[in-house]
This record gives sequence, structure tokens and C-alpha cells, in this order.
Amino acid sequence: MYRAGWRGIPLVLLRFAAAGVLLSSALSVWLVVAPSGAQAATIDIDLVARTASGDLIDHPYTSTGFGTAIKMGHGWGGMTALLAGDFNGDGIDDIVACNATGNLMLYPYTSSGFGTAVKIGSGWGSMTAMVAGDFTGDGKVDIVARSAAGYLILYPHTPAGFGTPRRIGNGWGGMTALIAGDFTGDGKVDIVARTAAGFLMLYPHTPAGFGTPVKIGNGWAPMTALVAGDFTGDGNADILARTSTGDLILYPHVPKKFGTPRKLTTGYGTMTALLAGHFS
Ligand SMILES: [Ca+2]
Ligand SMILES: [Ca+2]
Ligand SMILES: [Ca+2]
Repeated sequence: MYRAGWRGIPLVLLRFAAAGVLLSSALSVWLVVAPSGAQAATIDIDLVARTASGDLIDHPYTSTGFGTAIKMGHGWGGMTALLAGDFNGDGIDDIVACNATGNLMLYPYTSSGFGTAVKIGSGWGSMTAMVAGDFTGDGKVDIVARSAAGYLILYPHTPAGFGTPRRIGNGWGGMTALIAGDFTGDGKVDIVARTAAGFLMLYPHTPAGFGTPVKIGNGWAPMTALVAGDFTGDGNADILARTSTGDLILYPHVPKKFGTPRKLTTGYGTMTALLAGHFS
């Protein structure tokens, strides 16, 4: 089973305008936490896309490519942010969404669909980006949010909601995308940020916060979305990027380098959000 031995939980966060339109290709922030830790036995990940009409569509992905798309829900167009991860610990990813009034809502997901939404926070409307992942190492999904002032703030997950938030970084306001996952192979969730110049910078996770950032790519500015997830089944986070023409390009990643990119599919240009996780 893919979950066995996974220390991280696949998470995604996407940031888009309240109207459901990307802020812009340059400013849109797409955040993802990918699986981390032990080797995955098989390729088993879902790409969830929000359509222009607010539907959530699940596209299961396996070694043979994308399977039959499944409609997960509708009415998601007004959400200003979406995160995927197993927030309730039942082994299936859920979605946390920030609604138009800034409330953070947990939508538990099961094989029979979404359960009743639970409000888990308020006042999140001013956040300019969010990523989810186990940043504290306790096996529970936490959220890291970027404030309007460019601070990164960690909201540790507790059974009752979130514990006391703490600042883990500053000066992140200029980043045009954030994704999270284990990009170093140590089983800890790292953050990859895209600078305004189109560089990808890896911020390795350390107990105290982040270590010295390392440039792992350039020329990424034209991409209109970045999603992290283990699309190759080796346990390492890969990056899925959407081009300006709506193609999805997989950049297989192993610690410290990318393999040869390959086009997975086309026609995603109109989607207003993309998430990776385990929903099927
Ligand atoms: Ca769950
Ligand atoms: Ca945690
Ligand atoms: Ca790491």
C-alpha cells in the first residue's frame, strides 16, 4: 500500500483570486506538499482540478497514465485557496479551503464523497499563500501560510485545530509560487519557491526552520501552475508544471536534480486550481 511508511502527507495549496481566476500567470501561487519519506511501491496519486465552472474533477494517475476522470463536487468556484492532505488522519486526503469570508473549512473526503465541512479557522483571507505538510514531524498535517507582510507562519496541527502559530521565515513576499514536499530525500518537508526571476529555490527543512536555500532550476517564470507530488512512485517529490498553453509537464525529481521532463497531458489551461493527493 502506498500509505505504509509514508511519513509525509501529500498536500497541495493553490492560490487564486476569489472569482476563481488565477491572479495572473506571473503572480499565481501554487503550493503543494508532496509525499515524503519512505519508498512508495506504486504510482498512485490523483490530480484534482477545479474547472472554470467551479467543479472539482479527480484525475487518478497511475503508471499507465491518467484514468477516467471523476467529478468530486461542485460549487468550489468561490474558494480563494485549496489545500489537500489527510487532515483527519483516516488515510484518505481531505481538502481544506479558504472561503470568500476568510474562513478555513475542512472538507473530509471518503470513498463515498465529501462529508460535512468543519470550520477550523477564521481570518485567513489575508494570507497570500498556503502550503500544508507535516512541518513539525509528529505525523500530523500542519499549514504554513504567507502573510501579507511576507512572513511564513507555521500553524501546527493539534487534535483541537491549530496550536500556537509561529513565524518561521520572512521576506517571502516576492515569491511567485511555493510548493512543499521532501525534495532532499531525508523524509522532512521542504519548501521550493519560485522567485520573480523564475528561479526555483529549495529551502531544506531543518529543526530550526530552513537551511541555506539552493537554486535547483531557472526559467520557470512562464509556468502558470506548479504542483508537487510523487508522480514517479519512487517516494521523492516531483514537480508537475503547467505551461502557458495548458500542457502538464512532469519534471521527475530525485534529491539534487531533475530527470528528463515529459509531457503528461494537455488541455488544462482553463483549470482554475490544481491539487495533487490521494483521493481514490
Ligand atoms: Ca482524511
Ligand atoms: Ca505536524
Ligand atoms: Ca527534506
